[in-house]
Amino acid sequence: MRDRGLSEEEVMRGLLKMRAKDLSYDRIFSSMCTPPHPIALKAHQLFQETNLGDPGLFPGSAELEAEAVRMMAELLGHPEACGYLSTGGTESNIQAIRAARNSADFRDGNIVVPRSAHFSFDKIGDLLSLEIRKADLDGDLKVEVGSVEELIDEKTVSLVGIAGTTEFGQVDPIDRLGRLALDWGIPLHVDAAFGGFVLPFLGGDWRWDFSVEGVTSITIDPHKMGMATIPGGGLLFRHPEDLERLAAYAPYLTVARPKALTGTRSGAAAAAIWAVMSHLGMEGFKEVVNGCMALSRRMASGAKEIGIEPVIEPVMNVVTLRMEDPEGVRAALLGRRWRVSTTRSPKALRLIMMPHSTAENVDLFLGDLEDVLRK
Ligand code: 0PR
Repeated sequence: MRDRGLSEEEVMRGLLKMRAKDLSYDRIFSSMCTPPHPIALKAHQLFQETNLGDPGLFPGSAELEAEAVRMMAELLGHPEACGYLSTGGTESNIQAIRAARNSADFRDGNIVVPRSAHFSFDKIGDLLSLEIRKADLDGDLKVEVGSVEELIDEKTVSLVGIAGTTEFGQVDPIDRLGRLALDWGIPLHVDAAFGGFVLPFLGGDWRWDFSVEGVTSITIDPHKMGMATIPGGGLLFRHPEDLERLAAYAPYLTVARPKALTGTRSGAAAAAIWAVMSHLGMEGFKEVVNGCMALSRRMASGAKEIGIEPVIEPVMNVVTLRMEDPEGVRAALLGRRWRVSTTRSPKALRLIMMPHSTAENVDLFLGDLEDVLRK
Protein backbone atom coordinates (compact mmCIF):
# COMPACT_ATOMS: atom_id res chain seq x y z
CA MET A 1 0.00 0.00 0.00
CA ARG A 2 1.24 3.52 -0.71
CA ASP A 3 2.32 5.77 2.21
CA ARG A 4 0.21 8.71 1.22
CA GLY A 5 -3.29 8.14 -0.12
CA LEU A 6 -4.52 9.23 -3.54
CA SER A 7 -7.22 11.83 -3.92
CA GLU A 8 -10.75 10.65 -4.57
CA GLU A 9 -10.47 11.85 -8.18
CA GLU A 10 -7.29 9.87 -8.72
CA VAL A 11 -8.82 6.75 -7.23
CA MET A 12 -11.93 7.17 -9.38
CA ARG A 13 -9.80 7.62 -12.48
CA GLY A 14 -7.94 4.40 -11.66
CA LEU A 15 -11.19 2.56 -11.10
CA LEU A 16 -12.82 3.79 -14.29
CA LYS A 17 -9.75 2.81 -16.29
CA MET A 18 -10.00 -0.75 -15.00
CA ARG A 19 -13.78 -0.87 -15.37
CA ALA A 20 -13.35 0.06 -19.03
CA LYS A 21 -11.31 -3.14 -19.47
CA ASP A 22 -14.27 -5.25 -18.27
CA LEU A 23 -16.65 -6.33 -21.01
CA SER A 24 -20.20 -5.12 -21.14
CA TYR A 25 -22.78 -7.88 -21.25
CA ASP A 26 -24.39 -7.11 -24.60
CA ARG A 27 -22.14 -9.29 -26.81
CA ILE A 28 -21.72 -12.02 -24.19
CA PHE A 29 -23.50 -15.30 -24.94
CA SER A 30 -21.36 -17.34 -22.55
CA SER A 31 -22.61 -16.12 -19.19
CA MET A 32 -25.31 -17.31 -16.83
CA CYS A 33 -25.22 -13.92 -15.15
CA THR A 34 -26.76 -10.71 -16.42
CA PRO A 35 -26.82 -7.06 -15.32
CA PRO A 36 -28.96 -6.82 -12.21
CA HIS A 37 -32.43 -5.37 -12.50
CA PRO A 38 -32.21 -1.60 -11.67
CA ILE A 39 -34.30 -2.12 -8.54
CA ALA A 40 -31.81 -4.73 -7.32
CA LEU A 41 -29.01 -2.20 -7.65
CA LYS A 42 -30.96 0.37 -5.66
CA ALA A 43 -31.77 -2.16 -2.95
CA HIS A 44 -28.16 -3.34 -2.85
CA GLN A 45 -26.89 0.20 -2.37
CA LEU A 46 -29.34 0.88 0.44
CA PHE A 47 -28.26 -2.20 2.43
CA GLN A 48 -24.55 -2.22 1.59
CA GLU A 49 -23.21 -2.10 5.13
CA THR A 50 -25.56 -4.66 6.61
CA ASN A 51 -24.29 -8.04 7.77
CA LEU A 52 -26.54 -11.09 8.03
CA GLY A 53 -23.75 -12.84 9.88
CA ASP A 54 -25.06 -11.00 12.93
CA PRO A 55 -28.75 -10.62 12.12
CA GLY A 56 -29.74 -9.34 15.56
CA LEU A 57 -28.02 -6.08 14.61
CA PHE A 58 -29.88 -5.89 11.31
CA PRO A 59 -33.37 -7.22 11.96
CA GLY A 60 -34.76 -5.45 8.89
CA SER A 61 -32.26 -7.18 6.62
CA ALA A 62 -32.96 -10.48 8.36
CA GLU A 63 -36.68 -10.02 7.70
CA LEU A 64 -35.95 -9.43 4.02
CA GLU A 65 -33.94 -12.66 3.92
CA ALA A 66 -36.77 -14.59 5.56
CA GLU A 67 -39.28 -13.07 3.12
CA ALA A 68 -37.08 -13.85 0.10
CA VAL A 69 -36.68 -17.45 1.29
CA ARG A 70 -40.45 -17.72 1.74
CA MET A 71 -41.09 -16.43 -1.80
CA MET A 72 -38.61 -18.92 -3.23
CA ALA A 73 -40.13 -21.73 -1.18
CA GLU A 74 -43.51 -20.90 -2.71
CA LEU A 75 -41.97 -20.75 -6.18
CA LEU A 76 -40.47 -24.20 -5.63
CA GLY A 77 -43.73 -25.84 -4.64
CA HIS A 78 -43.42 -26.01 -0.85
CA PRO A 79 -44.23 -22.77 0.99
CA GLU A 80 -43.11 -24.33 4.30
CA ALA A 81 -39.59 -25.01 3.03
CA CYS A 82 -36.84 -23.35 5.05
CA GLY A 83 -33.36 -22.20 4.14
CA TYR A 84 -31.11 -19.20 3.72
CA LEU A 85 -29.50 -16.95 1.13
CA SER A 86 -26.02 -18.11 0.19
CA THR A 87 -23.27 -16.67 -1.98
CA GLY A 88 -24.34 -18.77 -4.97
CA GLY A 89 -24.73 -22.23 -6.43
CA THR A 90 -21.42 -23.55 -5.18
CA GLU A 91 -22.12 -22.71 -1.54
CA SER A 92 -25.69 -24.02 -1.77
CA ASN A 93 -24.54 -27.32 -3.26
CA ILE A 94 -21.80 -27.72 -0.64
CA GLN A 95 -24.24 -27.04 2.18
CA ALA A 96 -26.98 -29.31 0.84
CA ILE A 97 -24.56 -32.22 0.58
CA ARG A 98 -23.02 -31.37 3.94
CA ALA A 99 -26.47 -31.59 5.55
CA ALA A 100 -27.08 -34.95 3.85
CA ARG A 101 -23.69 -36.25 4.93
CA ASN A 102 -24.28 -35.08 8.50
CA SER A 103 -27.48 -37.12 8.60
CA ALA A 104 -25.46 -40.32 8.13
CA ASP A 105 -23.56 -41.91 11.01
CA PHE A 106 -20.42 -42.51 8.91
CA ARG A 107 -17.98 -40.15 7.16
CA ASP A 108 -16.62 -42.26 4.27
CA GLY A 109 -19.71 -41.94 2.11
CA ASN A 110 -20.41 -41.28 -1.53
CA ILE A 111 -22.89 -39.29 -3.56
CA VAL A 112 -24.29 -40.14 -6.99
CA VAL A 113 -24.45 -37.20 -9.40
CA PRO A 114 -25.18 -37.03 -13.13
CA ARG A 115 -22.10 -36.86 -15.36
CA SER A 116 -23.45 -33.43 -16.34
CA ALA A 117 -23.15 -32.05 -12.78
CA HIS A 118 -21.49 -28.67 -12.26
CA PHE A 119 -17.83 -28.78 -11.17
CA SER A 120 -18.86 -27.58 -7.70
CA PHE A 121 -19.58 -31.25 -6.97
CA ASP A 122 -15.91 -32.12 -7.53
CA LYS A 123 -15.03 -29.49 -4.91
CA ILE A 124 -17.61 -31.07 -2.61
CA GLY A 125 -15.92 -34.46 -2.92
CA ASP A 126 -12.65 -32.89 -1.89
CA LEU A 127 -14.06 -30.74 0.92
CA LEU A 128 -16.31 -33.32 2.51
CA SER A 129 -14.17 -36.39 1.70
CA LEU A 130 -16.97 -37.99 -0.24
CA GLU A 131 -16.56 -40.17 -3.29
CA ILE A 132 -18.33 -38.55 -6.25
CA ARG A 133 -19.93 -41.24 -8.42
CA LYS A 134 -20.97 -40.02 -11.87
CA ALA A 135 -23.96 -41.60 -13.55
CA ASP A 136 -24.28 -41.87 -17.34
CA LEU A 137 -26.53 -39.71 -19.47
CA ASP A 138 -29.04 -40.84 -22.09
CA GLY A 139 -29.19 -39.62 -25.68
CA ASP A 140 -31.05 -36.46 -24.60
CA LEU A 141 -28.31 -35.72 -22.04
CA LYS A 142 -30.58 -36.46 -19.07
CA VAL A 143 -29.24 -38.73 -16.36
CA GLU A 144 -30.02 -42.42 -16.85
CA VAL A 145 -31.95 -43.52 -13.78
CA GLY A 146 -30.70 -47.11 -14.21
CA SER A 147 -27.11 -45.92 -14.09
CA VAL A 148 -27.85 -43.93 -10.91
CA GLU A 149 -29.35 -47.01 -9.27
CA GLU A 150 -26.33 -49.14 -10.15
CA LEU A 151 -24.05 -46.70 -8.35
CA ILE A 152 -26.03 -46.57 -5.09
CA ASP A 153 -24.83 -48.59 -2.12
CA GLU A 154 -25.15 -48.54 1.68
CA LYS A 155 -22.62 -45.67 1.86
CA THR A 156 -24.56 -43.35 -0.48
CA VAL A 157 -25.50 -40.21 1.47
CA SER A 158 -27.24 -38.29 -1.32
CA LEU A 159 -28.51 -38.45 -4.86
CA VAL A 160 -28.32 -35.35 -7.04
CA GLY A 161 -30.50 -34.33 -9.97
CA ILE A 162 -30.05 -31.23 -12.09
CA ALA A 163 -32.86 -28.96 -13.19
CA GLY A 164 -31.06 -26.99 -15.87
CA THR A 165 -27.62 -28.42 -16.59
CA THR A 166 -24.78 -25.94 -16.93
CA GLU A 167 -23.70 -27.06 -20.37
CA PHE A 168 -26.91 -28.03 -22.18
CA GLY A 169 -29.75 -26.62 -20.08
CA GLN A 170 -31.32 -30.07 -19.80
CA VAL A 171 -33.55 -31.21 -16.93
CA ASP A 172 -33.04 -34.62 -15.31
CA PRO A 173 -36.05 -36.89 -14.64
CA ILE A 174 -36.45 -35.59 -11.10
CA ASP A 175 -39.73 -37.47 -10.50
CA ARG A 176 -38.06 -40.83 -11.19
CA LEU A 177 -35.00 -39.88 -9.12
CA GLY A 178 -37.42 -38.94 -6.34
CA ARG A 179 -38.96 -42.41 -6.38
CA LEU A 180 -35.49 -43.97 -6.28
CA ALA A 181 -34.52 -41.74 -3.36
CA LEU A 182 -37.64 -42.77 -1.44
CA ASP A 183 -37.08 -46.48 -2.20
CA TRP A 184 -33.54 -46.31 -0.86
CA GLY A 185 -34.25 -43.82 1.94
CA ILE A 186 -31.61 -41.40 0.62
CA PRO A 187 -31.97 -37.59 0.33
CA LEU A 188 -32.31 -36.13 -3.18
CA HIS A 189 -30.76 -32.73 -3.82
CA VAL A 190 -31.86 -30.80 -6.91
CA ASP A 191 -29.39 -28.34 -8.38
CA ALA A 192 -31.61 -25.69 -9.96
CA ALA A 193 -28.98 -22.95 -9.71
CA PHE A 194 -29.82 -21.92 -13.26
CA GLY A 195 -33.24 -23.51 -13.75
CA GLY A 196 -34.80 -22.24 -10.54
CA PHE A 197 -35.77 -18.90 -12.02
CA VAL A 198 -36.64 -20.37 -15.45
CA LEU A 199 -38.59 -23.61 -15.12
CA PRO A 200 -41.44 -22.23 -12.94
CA PHE A 201 -42.23 -19.74 -15.71
CA LEU A 202 -42.16 -22.06 -18.71
CA GLY A 203 -45.66 -23.42 -18.28
CA GLY A 204 -46.37 -27.10 -18.90
CA ASP A 205 -46.57 -29.77 -16.24
CA TRP A 206 -42.97 -29.91 -15.03
CA ARG A 207 -42.33 -31.96 -11.93
CA TRP A 208 -38.86 -31.16 -10.76
CA ASP A 209 -39.26 -29.20 -7.50
CA PHE A 210 -40.58 -29.93 -3.98
CA SER A 211 -43.81 -31.18 -5.59
CA VAL A 212 -41.78 -34.34 -6.24
CA GLU A 213 -41.82 -36.46 -3.13
CA GLY A 214 -38.27 -37.44 -2.26
CA VAL A 215 -36.73 -34.07 -3.12
CA THR A 216 -35.16 -32.91 0.14
CA SER A 217 -33.24 -29.78 -0.90
CA ILE A 218 -32.96 -27.36 -3.82
CA THR A 219 -30.28 -24.91 -4.97
CA ILE A 220 -31.65 -21.82 -6.73
CA ASP A 221 -29.58 -18.78 -7.74
CA PRO A 222 -31.07 -15.30 -7.83
CA HIS A 223 -27.78 -13.97 -9.24
CA LYS A 224 -28.31 -15.94 -12.44
CA MET A 225 -31.80 -15.73 -13.98
CA GLY A 226 -33.16 -14.02 -10.83
CA MET A 227 -31.58 -10.73 -11.98
CA ALA A 228 -30.29 -9.97 -8.47
CA THR A 229 -26.85 -8.65 -7.57
CA ILE A 230 -23.85 -10.93 -7.05
CA PRO A 231 -23.50 -12.71 -4.62
CA GLY A 232 -27.08 -13.94 -4.47
CA GLY A 233 -27.73 -17.65 -3.94
CA GLY A 234 -30.51 -19.64 -2.32
CA LEU A 235 -30.70 -23.00 -0.56
CA LEU A 236 -33.97 -24.54 0.56
CA PHE A 237 -34.76 -27.65 2.58
CA ARG A 238 -38.05 -29.52 2.84
CA HIS A 239 -37.38 -30.47 6.48
CA PRO A 240 -36.20 -27.95 9.13
CA GLU A 241 -34.04 -30.64 10.76
CA ASP A 242 -31.84 -30.74 7.64
CA LEU A 243 -31.14 -27.01 7.88
CA GLU A 244 -30.45 -27.55 11.57
CA ARG A 245 -27.66 -30.02 10.65
CA LEU A 246 -25.69 -27.03 9.35
CA ALA A 247 -25.83 -25.04 12.58
CA ALA A 248 -22.67 -23.90 14.27
CA TYR A 249 -22.57 -22.58 17.85
CA ALA A 250 -21.55 -18.95 18.36
CA PRO A 251 -22.90 -17.78 21.72
CA TYR A 252 -21.46 -14.25 21.45
CA LEU A 253 -23.48 -13.47 18.30
CA THR A 254 -27.01 -12.11 18.40
CA VAL A 255 -28.17 -15.36 16.79
CA ALA A 256 -26.35 -18.21 18.41
CA ARG A 257 -26.82 -20.97 15.81
CA PRO A 258 -25.87 -19.63 12.35
CA LYS A 259 -26.50 -21.98 9.41
CA ALA A 260 -24.64 -20.29 6.53
CA LEU A 261 -21.21 -21.44 5.38
CA THR A 262 -19.74 -17.95 5.44
CA GLY A 263 -19.69 -15.91 8.64
CA THR A 264 -20.00 -12.29 7.59
CA ARG A 265 -22.48 -12.12 4.72
CA SER A 266 -24.18 -9.36 2.84
CA GLY A 267 -27.66 -8.14 3.69
CA ALA A 268 -27.46 -6.21 0.41
CA ALA A 269 -27.94 -9.45 -1.50
CA ALA A 270 -31.07 -10.22 0.53
CA ALA A 271 -32.44 -6.76 -0.16
CA ALA A 272 -31.72 -7.08 -3.89
CA ILE A 273 -33.39 -10.51 -4.14
CA TRP A 274 -36.41 -9.35 -2.17
CA ALA A 275 -36.66 -6.22 -4.34
CA VAL A 276 -36.57 -8.00 -7.71
CA MET A 277 -39.00 -10.73 -6.67
CA SER A 278 -41.42 -8.22 -5.16
CA HIS A 279 -41.18 -5.89 -8.15
CA LEU A 280 -41.38 -8.38 -11.02
CA GLY A 281 -43.75 -10.87 -9.45
CA MET A 282 -44.75 -14.04 -11.30
CA GLU A 283 -45.97 -12.03 -14.30
CA GLY A 284 -42.76 -10.03 -14.64
CA PHE A 285 -40.56 -13.11 -14.44
CA LYS A 286 -42.75 -14.92 -16.96
CA GLU A 287 -42.17 -12.05 -19.37
CA VAL A 288 -38.39 -12.17 -18.85
CA VAL A 289 -38.27 -15.93 -19.34
CA ASN A 290 -40.58 -15.82 -22.36
CA GLY A 291 -38.25 -13.28 -23.92
CA CYS A 292 -35.18 -15.48 -23.33
CA MET A 293 -37.00 -18.54 -24.71
CA ALA A 294 -38.11 -16.65 -27.83
CA LEU A 295 -34.47 -15.67 -28.45
CA SER A 296 -33.38 -19.27 -27.89
CA ARG A 297 -35.81 -20.45 -30.56
CA ARG A 298 -34.67 -17.66 -32.87
CA MET A 299 -31.03 -18.67 -32.37
CA ALA A 300 -31.73 -22.40 -32.88
CA SER A 301 -33.86 -21.93 -35.99
CA GLY A 302 -31.45 -19.34 -37.44
CA ALA A 303 -28.63 -21.83 -36.95
CA LYS A 304 -30.62 -24.55 -38.71
CA GLU A 305 -31.06 -22.20 -41.67
CA ILE A 306 -27.29 -22.05 -42.06
CA GLY A 307 -27.00 -25.82 -41.75
CA ILE A 308 -26.15 -26.21 -38.06
CA GLU A 309 -28.23 -28.45 -35.82
CA PRO A 310 -28.75 -27.94 -32.09
CA VAL A 311 -27.52 -30.81 -29.90
CA ILE A 312 -30.95 -30.87 -28.25
CA GLU A 313 -33.95 -28.68 -28.98
CA PRO A 314 -33.60 -25.92 -26.34
CA VAL A 315 -35.41 -26.99 -23.17
CA MET A 316 -34.35 -23.81 -21.43
CA ASN A 317 -32.56 -20.70 -22.65
CA VAL A 318 -29.35 -22.57 -23.49
CA VAL A 319 -28.65 -23.27 -27.17
CA THR A 320 -25.92 -25.73 -28.08
CA LEU A 321 -24.86 -26.11 -31.71
CA ARG A 322 -23.19 -29.23 -32.99
CA MET A 323 -20.08 -28.63 -35.07
CA GLU A 324 -16.72 -30.15 -35.79
CA ASP A 325 -14.38 -27.58 -34.28
CA PRO A 326 -16.26 -25.49 -31.71
CA GLU A 327 -13.00 -24.27 -30.14
CA GLY A 328 -11.78 -22.88 -33.47
CA VAL A 329 -15.15 -21.27 -34.12
CA ARG A 330 -15.16 -19.78 -30.63
CA ALA A 331 -11.74 -18.23 -31.24
CA ALA A 332 -12.81 -16.84 -34.62
CA LEU A 333 -15.95 -15.35 -33.05
CA LEU A 334 -13.82 -13.78 -30.34
CA GLY A 335 -12.08 -11.86 -33.13
CA ARG A 336 -15.49 -10.43 -33.90
CA ARG A 337 -16.05 -9.49 -30.25
CA TRP A 338 -18.52 -12.27 -29.45
CA ARG A 339 -18.05 -14.25 -26.26
CA VAL A 340 -19.34 -17.77 -26.51
CA SER A 341 -18.38 -20.98 -24.76
CA THR A 342 -18.10 -24.63 -25.77
CA THR A 343 -19.14 -27.99 -24.39
CA ARG A 344 -17.02 -31.13 -24.06
CA SER A 345 -19.27 -34.06 -24.71
CA PRO A 346 -20.76 -33.89 -27.25
CA LYS A 347 -18.64 -31.08 -28.61
CA ALA A 348 -20.70 -28.00 -29.35
CA LEU A 349 -20.84 -24.24 -29.30
CA ARG A 350 -22.82 -23.07 -26.24
CA LEU A 351 -24.95 -19.94 -26.22
CA ILE A 352 -27.03 -18.68 -23.32
CA MET A 353 -29.88 -16.32 -24.05
CA MET A 354 -30.05 -14.05 -21.01
CA PRO A 355 -32.18 -11.01 -20.19
CA HIS A 356 -29.42 -8.84 -21.69
CA SER A 357 -29.58 -10.67 -25.06
CA THR A 358 -31.43 -9.00 -27.93
CA ALA A 359 -32.95 -10.17 -31.22
CA GLU A 360 -30.71 -7.72 -33.04
CA ASN A 361 -27.58 -9.30 -31.52
CA VAL A 362 -28.85 -12.82 -32.22
CA ASP A 363 -29.23 -11.90 -35.90
CA LEU A 364 -25.85 -10.14 -36.08
CA PHE A 365 -24.27 -13.11 -34.36
CA LEU A 366 -25.82 -15.60 -36.78
CA GLY A 367 -24.45 -13.55 -39.68
CA ASP A 368 -20.94 -13.67 -38.18
CA LEU A 369 -21.28 -17.36 -37.38
CA GLU A 370 -22.18 -18.15 -40.99
CA ASP A 371 -19.19 -16.10 -42.17
CA VAL A 372 -16.79 -17.80 -39.78
CA LEU A 373 -18.00 -21.27 -40.75
CA ARG A 374 -17.62 -20.55 -44.46
CA LYS A 375 -13.95 -19.63 -44.05
N1 0PR B 1 -24.96 -25.38 -10.44
C1 0PR B 1 -25.19 -25.13 -11.73
C2 0PR B 1 -26.19 -25.97 -12.49
C3 0PR B 1 -24.50 -24.09 -12.38
O1 0PR B 1 -24.71 -23.87 -13.67
C4 0PR B 1 -23.57 -23.33 -11.63
C5 0PR B 1 -22.78 -22.22 -12.26
C6 0PR B 1 -23.40 -23.63 -10.27
C7 0PR B 1 -24.10 -24.67 -9.71
C8 0PR B 1 -22.45 -22.85 -9.40
O2 0PR B 1 -22.93 -21.58 -9.18
P1 0PR B 1 -21.99 -20.38 -8.70
O3 0PR B 1 -21.08 -20.07 -9.85
O4 0PR B 1 -22.95 -19.30 -8.39
O5 0PR B 1 -21.26 -20.84 -7.52
N2 0PR B 1 -22.87 -22.09 -13.62
C9 0PR B 1 -22.06 -21.22 -14.43
C10 0PR B 1 -20.81 -21.94 -14.89
O6 0PR B 1 -20.01 -22.41 -14.06
C11 0PR B 1 -21.68 -19.96 -13.72
C12 0PR B 1 -21.18 -18.88 -14.62
C13 0PR B 1 -21.81 -17.65 -14.64
C14 0PR B 1 -20.06 -19.03 -15.41
C15 0PR B 1 -21.33 -16.62 -15.43
C16 0PR B 1 -19.59 -18.02 -16.23
C17 0PR B 1 -20.23 -16.82 -16.24
O7 0PR B 1 -19.77 -15.80 -17.03
O8 0PR B 1 -20.61 -22.05 -16.08
